[in-house]
This record gives sequence, structure tokens and C-alpha cells, in this order.
Amino acid sequence: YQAIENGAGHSQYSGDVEVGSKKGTSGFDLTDDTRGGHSTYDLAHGQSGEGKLVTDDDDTWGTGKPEDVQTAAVDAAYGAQLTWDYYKAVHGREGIKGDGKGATSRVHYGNAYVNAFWDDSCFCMTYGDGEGDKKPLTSMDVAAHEMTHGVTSATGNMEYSGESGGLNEATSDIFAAAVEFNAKNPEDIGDYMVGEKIDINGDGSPLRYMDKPSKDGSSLDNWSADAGNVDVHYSSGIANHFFYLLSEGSGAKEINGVKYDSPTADGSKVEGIGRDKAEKIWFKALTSYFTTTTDYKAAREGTLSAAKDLYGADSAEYKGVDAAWAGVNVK
Ligand code: ASN
Ligand code: ZN
Ligand code: CA
Repeated sequence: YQAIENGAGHSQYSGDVEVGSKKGTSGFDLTDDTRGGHSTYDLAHGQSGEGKLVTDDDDTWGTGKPEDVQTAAVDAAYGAQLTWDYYKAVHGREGIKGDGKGATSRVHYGNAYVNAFWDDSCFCMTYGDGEGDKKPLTSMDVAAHEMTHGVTSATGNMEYSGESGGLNEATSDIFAAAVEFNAKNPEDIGDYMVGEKIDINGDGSPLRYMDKPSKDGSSLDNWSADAGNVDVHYSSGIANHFFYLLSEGSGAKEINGVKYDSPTADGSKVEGIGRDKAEKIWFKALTSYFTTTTDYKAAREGTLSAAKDLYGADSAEYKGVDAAWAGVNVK
């Protein structure tokens, strides 16, 4: 038995946070035994191997500044922790595979690497430091996006190309937003954008918008016959837009101080059923109906089946799913 400590973390993106740590051979390890033993490693700019377990003498981690090597580790550990807590509390799923086992996170990957990724083979999330090393890719929504790739691999496992790839990507964006909203961190409020804090475009704009995905200049708002031929990070727009419409409805709306304006493909008006129910429906579809070959038409059927299972075929929720898919031209 080793006592679980609650480390004091100073994150870059989410304020001062508690991180799961434990007493190690000397000092403390950034290992969270309350969440399946998730551990955070420092690649020290390498691009392979496990890296070095992040440790600390006094259980106070990071400074909130990117210059401190521990800071990115705090953000990564915090994102993994929130994502774990979300799947457990909201969907009753303990860990990526539902087996109680934590993944690992690796920070400081490569040099000026402007990306983050999930890898099934190491069961790990990996984060670059960003351009100029000032904006590591470790914001909580990006962490939730990457960790959700692990959940998708363990469930629907939609193949990462064509329409199924767009659905795989959208699943990561949908739960990234869900984790962020559910985190209830006043330093890091929920929104329907992904990556708004990492400033990947250098102009303060997020990586993705869900109310109107085409605002990024590339993502699709609505299904068309071409959807399977674009990058999966752009065809994801169709399902992200569906999720927004299902949650919040069409038209203008302000949430947590952020203004949204979501159009529909055909000008129809869609009523939202609320984000909590939309999350339940997407998770049920992912874990019960989606497969490697699910395309947009099959995703519509899978989410309708999920809504029927959860709320009944005559429910407002079921009708909401139908209306939201029509709103993105999936019929
Ligand atoms: N950050 C990207 C993603 O999670 C990395 C990739 O495209 N493999 O989708
Ligand atoms: Zn992704
Ligand atoms: Ca966000």
C-alpha cells in the first residue's frame, strides 16, 4: 500500500489544479493510482520510447509557465484525469477499455512539434510543445480528444479514413467538448470549440468550431457526396455540427459567454434536447452500434437506435436526432 497524495499542480491552461501523485522511491511520482495508475512521462524532445517518469521532491508540480518542464506534464495529467472522471461519472466506463486500467501520457515530444496524438500500440497520449515552445498541445480539450481516440479504438473503432474516419474524429471532438463542459473549472469553461487555448493558428482562433464547422475555412458543415474524400479532420464537421444542433438547436445562442450561430443545411429549425442527452446518445451509439465501416447514413441509424433504446421511439429525443441529422443533410 502506498498513500495517494494530492499533488498541487500549476497548469498552463487550467489554473491551479490537484493532480494525482504518489510517493516514489525518492520524492513523488506523477502517477495517479486513483485513476488506473495513469502516469505522465517526459520525452525531453525525443520521439520514441517511454520517456522518463515525471517526479518531484515536494509534490508541487509546474509553475504555470511553459519554461518549466513540469508544466506541460501537469496539463496533460489533469486532462487525462478529467477525461477519466467524465467517462466514469457520466457513462459508467472506468478507463479507456472499461477495465479500470489507466493509459500513459508523454510530453515534450520532438522539437516545435505542433500536434498531439493517441497511439494504440503504447496505449498513450503524446504532446508536442508547439511552435516556439510556448503553447504546448496540452489543453484539457485536446487531451480529452486524444484520449477519446483510445475509447473509440476500444469500441466502434471506425476506420480512420473516408466517412468512418470523419466519425472517428468527430467522436473525439464531441467528447472533448463534453469533458470540458463537465469539468466545471472556472479557469477553463466549456465551449463548442476544440483547441481554443493552444492558438495553433497564431490568431487566437480555435482548431475547430462545432456550431458552424466551416468557420475554420476547411471543415464541412453538412453532408454531401464528397464527404468521404476530404481529410477526416474536415469531414468530422458534419457530425460535430449534428451534435451541436442536437444539443443546442439551430440559430443564435450564447453559452458561458460565447456566442454561437448554427445554421441548418435546408433552413429548417432544429430544437435542442440538451447536451447531457446528446452525449448519452452518442456514447450509446459508439459503444453499441458503430463499427469499423460506419458511414454517415449508418451513424444516423445508429444514433436513432441509441435514442430509441434510451428514450423510446416516440420520444422528443428520438425526433430530435432525426431532425438534427436532417439539419446536416443526412437523411
Ligand atoms: N491531433 C491529431 C488527431 O488526434 C493527430 C492525427 O491526426 N493523428 O487527430
Ligand atoms: Zn483526432
Ligand atoms: Ca474547448
